[in-house]
Amino acid sequence: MLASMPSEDQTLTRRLLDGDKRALARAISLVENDDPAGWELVREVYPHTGKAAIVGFTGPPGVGKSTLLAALTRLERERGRTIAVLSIDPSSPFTKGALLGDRIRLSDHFLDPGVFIRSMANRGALGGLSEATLQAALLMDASGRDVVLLETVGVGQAEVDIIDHADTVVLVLMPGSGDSVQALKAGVMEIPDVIAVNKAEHPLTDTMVREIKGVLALGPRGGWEVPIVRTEAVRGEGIEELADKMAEHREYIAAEGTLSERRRRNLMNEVLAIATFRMRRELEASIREDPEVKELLDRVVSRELDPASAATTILDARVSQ
Ligand SMILES: Nc1nc2c(ncn2[C@@H]2O[C@H](COP(=O)(O)OP(=O)(O)OP(=O)(O)O)[C@@H](O)[C@H]2O)c(=O)[nH]1
Ligand SMILES: [Mg+2]
Repeated sequence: MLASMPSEDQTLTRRLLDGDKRALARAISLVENDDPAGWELVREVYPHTGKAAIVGFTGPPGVGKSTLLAALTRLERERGRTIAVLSIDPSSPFTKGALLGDRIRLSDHFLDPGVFIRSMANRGALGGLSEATLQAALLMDASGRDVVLLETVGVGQAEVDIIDHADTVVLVLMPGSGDSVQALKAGVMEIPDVIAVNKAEHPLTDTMVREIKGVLALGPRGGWEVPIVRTEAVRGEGIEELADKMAEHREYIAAEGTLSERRRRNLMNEVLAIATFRMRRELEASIREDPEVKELLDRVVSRELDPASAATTILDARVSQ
């Protein structure tokens, strides 16, 4: 009898796929702690992913992303959809208080089995990308959530981010976040799919919307027109319109075939990012350990050999291994 009993891992996989919140929490902890069982779990459930609508929210600190997510979560629940929220904490002391705020705001949903909320530190070494956060999003998707909402702080830097794995990207701004508008204009920040101007009760909202329109008008015509939605997250104003625009965008890319294209590109980038990360780690180890590499570097330092030639030699040696 004992032999036919499912192992703990099998049960965990089953419970995760059945949408059990505690199983999902446990699975994410495994991945977060870099436990091999976590990676194994992702491998197993990966064929069940790809069904959730993944929406990424980005924008400067304090514009109201978490408040918006809480309001959207409430709305989506009213519409009968299940939700997972993943907040990526950039681990700066600046946001610690806000994170506590997130917990309080989202605490209405703690007892609801249809809502799962998690924050994770973005410990990634490579351009802000953390393998663990991506795996966590996959686990949320596999657990059968209809919608996965991601929150990251974006300050207009062109960093590799989990946001690249969203089907729909919402940029949240507030009146006065002119830096982000400049970043959009300069092409430092990619044009999002939807823009929310939050704290819309502010008198400078119209100016802000005008500025954004001006930037968008410089972009390519045709295709999806980026909607600008005014929201007041605290009072729940504009939330339905925002949810509708998110849904419209998703329908649009699904109909156009760009959803699968986008996912293909995102997954390709993910494979490349993980491979690059691992290769870099291996290379760094070999540089520390390999006396030939050390000698090569010494020659670069003494100006006998240029850096590019040294790199070629290191890579050639690896390929011929
Ligand atoms: N006046 C006003 N304040 C708002 C509105 N939406 C959110 N806030 C407030 O703005 C502050 C920051 O909101 P958060 O939701 O924590 O913002 P965030 O973008 O998630 O912040 P970080 O996670 O730190 O980047 C909080 O005090 C909110 O209550 C709004 O529509 N109007
Ligand atoms: Mg937040």
